[in-house]
Amino acid sequence: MPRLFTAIEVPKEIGTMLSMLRGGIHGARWIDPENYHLTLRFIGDIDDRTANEVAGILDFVERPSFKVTLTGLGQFGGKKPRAIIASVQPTPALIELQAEHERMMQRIGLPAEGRRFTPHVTLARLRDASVIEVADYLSTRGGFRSVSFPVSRFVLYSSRASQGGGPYIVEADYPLRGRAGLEQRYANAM
Ligand code: 2AM
Repeated sequence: MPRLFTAIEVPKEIGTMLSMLRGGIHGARWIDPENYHLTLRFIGDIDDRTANEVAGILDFVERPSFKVTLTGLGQFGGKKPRAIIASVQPTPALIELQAEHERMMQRIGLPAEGRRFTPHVTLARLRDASVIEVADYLSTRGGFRSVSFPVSRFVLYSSRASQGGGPYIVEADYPLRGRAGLEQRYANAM
């Protein structure tokens, strides 16, 4: 049974930049740069027939390309920090693409995703990390400069069944229309 999710890839140059932010928190498992991604719709472990339906229905997405902007660093989990993330600007194009994936997955019979979409790129997963250390980490990386990159496709990734984690494999890719995002390659958003 494959474990699947749809996502936007993080370009190599951006991944290299993000990888400089690794280190400095005990108990952190830093993601390898080649595994950075922006999850759109987590699908989970499904049978091969449903996987084919997922891959097929995504072919019907007809949307323009756009830009993704990373706006800063943050954490998930509050007093029990569980991840260090790069926050992503929730632009209409991104939100609408994600919402379309959600509708499509429900149309083929998958249960609705209960959690609100909070776009992000996970940089580290944390276990028993100190709240103070995480706060220190985030304050010393305050110099993170907002950066944008063009998105001309999304992908269907698989990860190790029932285990998750990388390496992630691109099972299918889906182009977005036009060049909107491409005209401003890696332009700084600020
Ligand atoms: P994360 O980056 O916030 O950890 C592949 O596992 C991707 O799907 C990961 O990026 C992860 O998001 C997300 N993911 C993993 N398990 C999930 C779950 N049970 N529900 C929603 N998203 C999940």
